Amino acid sequence: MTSPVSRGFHRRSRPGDADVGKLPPGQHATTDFPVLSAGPTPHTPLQDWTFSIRQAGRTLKSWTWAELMDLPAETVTVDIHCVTRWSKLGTVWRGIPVSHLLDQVGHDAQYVLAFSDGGYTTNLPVRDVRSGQAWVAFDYEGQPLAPEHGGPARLLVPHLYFWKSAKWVRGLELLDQDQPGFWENYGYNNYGDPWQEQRYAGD
Ligand SMILES: Nc1nc2c(c(=O)[nH]1)N[C@H]1C(S)=C(S)[C@@H](COP(=O)(O)O)O[C@H]1N2
Ligand SMILES: [Mo]
Repeated sequence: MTSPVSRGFHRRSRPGDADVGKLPPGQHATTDFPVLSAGPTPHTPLQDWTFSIRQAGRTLKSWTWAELMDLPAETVTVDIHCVTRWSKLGTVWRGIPVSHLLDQVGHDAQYVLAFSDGGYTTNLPVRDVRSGQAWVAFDYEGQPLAPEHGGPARLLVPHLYFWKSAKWVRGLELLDQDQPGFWENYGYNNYGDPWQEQRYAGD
């Protein structure tokens, strides 16, 4: 796969003029890719892996890895913003739009709770994952996503702080009422818009 951005873009060590306006308040640009995990890296064999959409304890639809790979994927170049204040500009991912998955399930839920191997969860309004700004991503910079960064697949929701991009994601629970996830329960903001600096509860 050919990257739409030049190597020089990735290797640049300090933000140039092109980055002005791309950094949310309180963020700085980094060229490395820090690993932030609240627990050990799970290693689920692909033959056991599924992505499920659930509601009220029922699985509405589930895809095997092979089935997911048969769906239409998109390649996207996005900026990501960690609440610990690093941002990484122009990252290239390949993934399945979450809207495509939700389209295959009839529902009227307003919220989702993403769940992952290892027990991590994070909550999002349905409109944010339907908006063409959320993917189940399995490639990063043209390579299969590394396990420490969430491989085989992670949620990618770059318009919100990066804790919303659940690594090792295994599915979405559809909810009528919002329910805080892992970091949201520890005092992080329920929504997490980096442009509004919604880092902590009350921001
Ligand atoms: N399953 C899981 N997903 C997770 C986390 C985690 O601890 N477990 N950490 C979150 C946080 S706080 C951040 S900043 C990003 C870090 O992703 P990275 O390790 O690929 O940089 O993953 C998010 N997704
Ligand atoms: Mo984070």
